Amino acid sequence: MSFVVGTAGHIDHGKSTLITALTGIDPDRLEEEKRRGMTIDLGFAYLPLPSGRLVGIVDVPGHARFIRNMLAGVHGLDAVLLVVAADEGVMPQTVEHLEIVDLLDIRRGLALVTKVDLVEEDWLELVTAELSETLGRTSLRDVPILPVSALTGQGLDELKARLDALLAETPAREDRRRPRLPIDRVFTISGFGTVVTGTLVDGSLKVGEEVELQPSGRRVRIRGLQQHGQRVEHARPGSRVAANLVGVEKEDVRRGEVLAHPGTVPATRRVDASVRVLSGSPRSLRHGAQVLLHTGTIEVPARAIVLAGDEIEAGGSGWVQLYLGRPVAVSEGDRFVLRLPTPSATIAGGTLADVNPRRHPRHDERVWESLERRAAGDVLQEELRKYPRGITVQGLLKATLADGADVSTLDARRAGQWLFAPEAWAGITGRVRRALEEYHRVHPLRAGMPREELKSRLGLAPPAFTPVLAELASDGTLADRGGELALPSHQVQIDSGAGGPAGRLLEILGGHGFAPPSLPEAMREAGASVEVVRALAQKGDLVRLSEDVAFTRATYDQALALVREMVASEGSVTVATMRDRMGASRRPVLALLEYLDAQRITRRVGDQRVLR
Ligand SMILES: Nc1nc2c(ncn2[C@@H]2O[C@H](COP(=O)(O)OP(=O)(O)OP(=O)(O)O)[C@@H](O)[C@H]2O)c(=O)[nH]1
Ligand SMILES: [Mg+2]
Repeated sequence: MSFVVGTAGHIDHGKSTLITALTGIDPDRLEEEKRRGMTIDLGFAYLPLPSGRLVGIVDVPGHARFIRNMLAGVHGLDAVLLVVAADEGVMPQTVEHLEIVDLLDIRRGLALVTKVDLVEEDWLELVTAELSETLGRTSLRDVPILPVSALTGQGLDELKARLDALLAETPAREDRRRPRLPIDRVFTISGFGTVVTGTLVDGSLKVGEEVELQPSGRRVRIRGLQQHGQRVEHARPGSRVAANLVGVEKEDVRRGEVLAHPGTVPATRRVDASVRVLSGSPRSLRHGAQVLLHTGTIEVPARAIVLAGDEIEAGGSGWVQLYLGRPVAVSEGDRFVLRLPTPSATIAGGTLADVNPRRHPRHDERVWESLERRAAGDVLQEELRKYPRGITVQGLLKATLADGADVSTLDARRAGQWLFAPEAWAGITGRVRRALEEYHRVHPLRAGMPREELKSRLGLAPPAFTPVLAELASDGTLADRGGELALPSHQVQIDSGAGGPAGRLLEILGGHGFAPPSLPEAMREAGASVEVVRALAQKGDLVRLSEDVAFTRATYDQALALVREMVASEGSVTVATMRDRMGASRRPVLALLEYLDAQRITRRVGDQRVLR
């Protein structure tokens, strides 16, 4: 099991010196750091503890100007070593670093009063009391306070023993099989090329595998991995990792990018988050405020959309949507800190709840209720709500990174591979009803709307249409009448009374018994349109036997009765016997028998037809 701990504390309070005394490694590696005697950027070391446990250490700068570097160093920490110099006591960045640790909700650590060689016993007591009080307001309220000195070595053994005991009780980092390495350093090693380092979370990395840098999307391969200066084949979550990459130049990678398996951690420019504003914040978090979002090793400008009210006051909390200045790769559940750029101040922090949200209306409680349920673990159901046109099961699982999750328990309507939230389904049903009502009103003679028309009106993803239609037909929202879609209640309205084209058509056809004029001819004579014919057929007043032969209902019933009678007496009918019996020409008789075959009333056996 691997762990990572980080330092925190005011400038010059002895953080780096303490790390050197503990590990023999000087975390201040930059020439400028040596010259100025201060830490500027993150430094790294590792410490073997008495139990054999190896701990990665991230040393941060205390100077207020380098707070952004400090912020890149505190992600993924198992514990914090808060360092306070005995001669100075609690100072501004002691407080600010503690606030950041608190906003990130890091609860484990040790508070170290260092440089004890410089002070008297009673002064040390005062400083300890002050520190204890300061810690009491933060997530580190329960950590022990130890006096130490890097100079004399006082307390260092106890420090290691305490840290060892602390980590023995620290659970291993969760392996979500979705490794993310938020990059905090990029450099080159001659002969090897580009190396990136970071604290690995959420999964393991392997030598040889293909990975992706986000947000650039660049694909690279891991040539080698190192942990604490040792080559390894596997790096586990919760450890400091250096990855040697093939396929990218040093110049093309920077802090804030994330190394992940391809396609698993997409970049986003919008996130929803729950936010808590520090009670000591100099300002409230106003709607529309320009802030800096720090999460993982990312620092990105953002605009805060306060979803309820116009601001979140100091000490208060609420939901915000953040519009980011550029795409970044983050995950739901990630902790973050918000700072104001000028004058620079840490004001708030929280947890990301949705990294691919829609734009929200403000002051709409449904929005934060949904976010609350999502944050409470109802991710699939709340994600589904974002798709008014439905989403495939696979798409939903991908969007929520919930590979094998069970979708059968969701409150959802399923149509084939498609899932719809109840509101989405109600929306679709409503649109279908309105479209069909309108269509029936405009086209009362038509059986229904052509499929393709409804398809384009509904605007669903094309593959969703057929399963949705089947579902709508099975729940009785619509009826599929031979490819035309209608409300189940729809009846073709045709007035077949005398005088109108429909009436005339029936009159002309009916007037000639079994030998009517051809249908096109009769239509011309009656002035009846194709629609009228279709409507009459639909209503049942007319039976279309073929393209050009139609009988009135009465004629058809008579003809059918004749067929039944003939079969009953003769055993079968043929075109010839029926022609004689009906006293008609061959054309309508053939059309009639073929129609009866098609209707599965008769069956053809050679020249003969028998009843089925
Ligand atoms: N007497 C004494 N001096 C110390 C001790 N620890 C550190 N110092 C001195 O304090 C000064 C600052 O130490 P650093 O370790 O650079 O302090 P830091 O907290 O890392 O400072 P930044 O990284 O710039 O925030 C150096 O001159 C150290 O020699 C100690 O235990 N006793
Ligand atoms: Mg330092």
